[in-house]
Amino acid sequence: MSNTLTLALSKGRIFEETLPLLRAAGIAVLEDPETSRKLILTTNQPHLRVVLVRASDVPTYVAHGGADLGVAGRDVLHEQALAQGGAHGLYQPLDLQIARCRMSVATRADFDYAGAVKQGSRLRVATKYTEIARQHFADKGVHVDLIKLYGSMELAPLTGLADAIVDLVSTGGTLRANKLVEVERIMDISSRLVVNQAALKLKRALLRPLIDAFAAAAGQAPTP
Ligand code: PRT
Ligand code: MG
Repeated sequence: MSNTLTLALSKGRIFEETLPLLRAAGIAVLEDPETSRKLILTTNQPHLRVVLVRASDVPTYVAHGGADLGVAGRDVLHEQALAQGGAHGLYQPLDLQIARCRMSVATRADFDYAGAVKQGSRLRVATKYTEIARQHFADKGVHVDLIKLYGSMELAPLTGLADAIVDLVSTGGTLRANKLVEVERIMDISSRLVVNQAALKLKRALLRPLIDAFAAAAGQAPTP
């Protein structure tokens, strides 16, 4: 659809934190994903619709043209770029500074992480972010056995599955509730606008004003 733009968002914090940016651009989403089961949401702009996808599917939708643009966390973008050996062919014009958190290493409070690293011990690390974790520990010269999990990383050190986890932390409440401590910060995370490269050329007249509106709403200078 050359006269329509499709924006991919994930339900939850990215949707909630993108809404004010859209609102600042005069765009209202006409359905609430928490109460509607629809996956395609209309907006007050006839040429713009929103599709709801899993957070880790946003880059795929945008790269393959299922959506023209989307909002994705740096965690997801960086993990997938490493897995694909670098480029994923997405234009990333803006850091929207939303859904902010950090990616950290955490362990049980009674685990001597610094001591284990110093002694050159082999660590068992559970995470959903195996590529980022692999690179982080390789850079530190720490040997790790990575255990891929898809959810509730916090449980792994408590059950003896792993010595440490690599996960996202925002308030720290989840770690505290499970008696885990943050022992190392790997990177700061926020969400980026990602744009399909072909759409950028073919739908420039529709996309450019929307990207500029996102930039203004996020308090950033428009990109060239
Ligand atoms: O939930 P689902 O499995 O469908 O997918 P998802 O977890 O990938 O999506 P979602 O909506 O939970 O997260 C989307 C994006 O939000 C992530 O890719 C991050 O870029 C960003 N984000 C920001 C976060 C957090 N903050 C965050 N705190 N994503 C997850 N968390 C989790 C974290 O994994 C941990 O379990 O919240 C818990 C820690 O929070 P605190 O506040 O207790 O420290
Ligand atoms: Mg989640």
